This record gives sequence, C-alpha cells and structure tokens, in this order.
Amino acid sequence: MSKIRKLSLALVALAVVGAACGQEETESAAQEQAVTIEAFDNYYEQTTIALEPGAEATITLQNGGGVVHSIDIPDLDFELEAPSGEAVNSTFTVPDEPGSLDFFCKFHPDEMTGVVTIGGADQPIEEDVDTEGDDGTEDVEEDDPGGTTTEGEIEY
Ligand SMILES: [Cu+2]
Repeated sequence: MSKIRKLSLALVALAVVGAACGQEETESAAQEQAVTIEAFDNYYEQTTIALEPGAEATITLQNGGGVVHSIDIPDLDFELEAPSGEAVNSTFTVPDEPGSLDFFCKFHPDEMTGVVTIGGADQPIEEDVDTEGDDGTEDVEEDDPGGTTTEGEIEY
C-alpha cells in the first residue's frame, strides 16, 4: 500500500514539474533591460550605459537638442539616430562576455562620447572626470545671426 502511495505521489510530482516547465517555455529566459540616453547640443546627459550580459537591452535615444544626434556602438553593430525633439529606440541582445565598449555620436564624435559596460554593475564607474565641462561651451547660447549681441567679447 505504501508503495502504491509513493508511486502516485511521484506521478503527481512529475505532472507538476512538467506543467511548470511548459509554462516557463513561454517566458524568455533572457533578462530585459531598458536604458534611456538623453542627447543635447552637443553632449549626452548620461555617458554610461550599463548592460547585463545576455540581456535583451532596449536603448532609447531621446534628442532634446536642436540638431540630429546618434548613438553608435561599432563593436555591437548598433546605431540609433534621432532627429531633433524625437526619441528612437532599438532592442538587441547583449553579448555574454563582460567588457567595456565605446559609444559616440557619429555627427559629433569629438564631443559626444560614452562608455558601454557589460557586466560591470559591481564596479560603478566614477564620473569625476567633469573638469572639461566647465570650459565655457555651455555658456554660449544659440548663435546670433544678426550679430546684434556685441556686448561680450567672443573669441574664436
Ligand atoms: Cu550629436
């Protein structure tokens, strides 16, 4: 009697495991990630994209600037291009290997750069390299085509 009982319990357990496995198949095992980068003229508001290895990552480029900007990650064959005032996104699978890669705006590759980290969540990247941001580039407003603003001395 006890043997039969054990057997039936085992069968029930098998059935439960089978059902659970079937359910999991519908959900992808890959982790989903969403990252938004804001771009202005001409800088990124966020200069680090931290990704998890193997994740399904959606990167959104939100362009708050007046001209077109992009996010290019050549090592991942990734490119996003957002016209002024628009947001575009793209989803891709992050490589399994940890590492760090460069990203940049193809229209302003000297000014707009950042770093993609894969699996680097345990090593936060310090962003104290901000000394270059104070060289006055942000203080200059839009160009004045009429040339009426002659108060300040503008050296080129
Ligand atoms: Cu740009």
